[in-house]
Amino acid sequence: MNSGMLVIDLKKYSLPGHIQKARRNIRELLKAVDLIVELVDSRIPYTGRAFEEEALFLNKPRIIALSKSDLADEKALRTWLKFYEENEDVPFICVNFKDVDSVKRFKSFIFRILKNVRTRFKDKKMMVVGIPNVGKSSMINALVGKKIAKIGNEPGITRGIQWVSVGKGLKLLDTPGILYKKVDHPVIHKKLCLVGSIKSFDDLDEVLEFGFQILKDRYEKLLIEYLRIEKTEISDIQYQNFFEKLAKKRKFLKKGGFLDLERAKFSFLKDLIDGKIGRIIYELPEDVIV
Ligand SMILES: Nc1nc2c(ncn2[C@@H]2O[C@H](COP(=O)(O)OP(=O)(O)OP(=O)(O)O)[C@@H](O)[C@H]2O)c(=O)[nH]1
Ligand SMILES: [Mg+2]
Repeated sequence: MNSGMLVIDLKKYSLPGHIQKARRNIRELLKAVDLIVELVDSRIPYTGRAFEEEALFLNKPRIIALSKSDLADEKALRTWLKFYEENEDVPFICVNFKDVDSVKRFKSFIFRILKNVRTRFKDKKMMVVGIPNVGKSSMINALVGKKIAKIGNEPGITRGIQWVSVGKGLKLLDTPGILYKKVDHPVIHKKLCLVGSIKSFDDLDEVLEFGFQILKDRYEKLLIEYLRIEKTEISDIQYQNFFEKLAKKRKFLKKGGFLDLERAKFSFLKDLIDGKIGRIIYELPEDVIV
């Protein structure tokens, strides 16, 4: 499997009918906003984009924020920033919502953009949109400076619309717009699983084998560190024996002393989602752009 080298035309994969309601809600909310913040997980700078929604965003000032930049491979992220610079009209910035300085820079960036944004309201208003788990609630909390949105919460809770103050003359909608991607392309589905945007899948092995292969091809050092093995051992490690080694190291055992491979696999997936294995980017421009 040559995991990284699949060429996908994401624009072909439009949104299915049952998501229309969520879209209508977002469309309504967007009418009241002066600026849209589109959050994109830095680990999937292309697959995480909301191409399907571009019609909703038309004629609205928008910025793209690449969230969780602390979890992304720095070199690959630089490649993506260059790509964005050359191909994207929308202003963009990287942000780590867990870092105070990064949030400060993010805030000044927003205020700088807003200078050129007109409003018919007393205050300028903005809204965050993005796929599940990308950091929307974290962004709201980070900008407001206190916990008003539940982090790690399940999506879909309807609440009254409230505006919260972010600073002088700027209000933020406390309810984020959740964008669901059409995932009938297996590679899109797997990448979204690996960043925790999709939590249900039929075949854990399919998802993990894809992630494992990318790590083996591009982030071998991270696998060596994760398993605490010698450099020379890595070339022999294949998908199955990787989890045998992991289960042994972590003492994941079932009754009778058998290795609990399933536990090792779920543990690996969680570590990938949480960025515990190291800084990874699952795609480069040349992998995904047709
Ligand atoms: N390392 C890191 N973790 C982040 C960052 N932003 C958010 N997270 C974590 O990512 C997870 C999801 O964050 P949320 O803010 O709940 O994401 P969301 O987009 O609101 O998710 P849904 O409400 O499910 O759509 C949480 O565990 C956050 O702590 C970031 O910039 N860096
Ligand atoms: Mg949320």
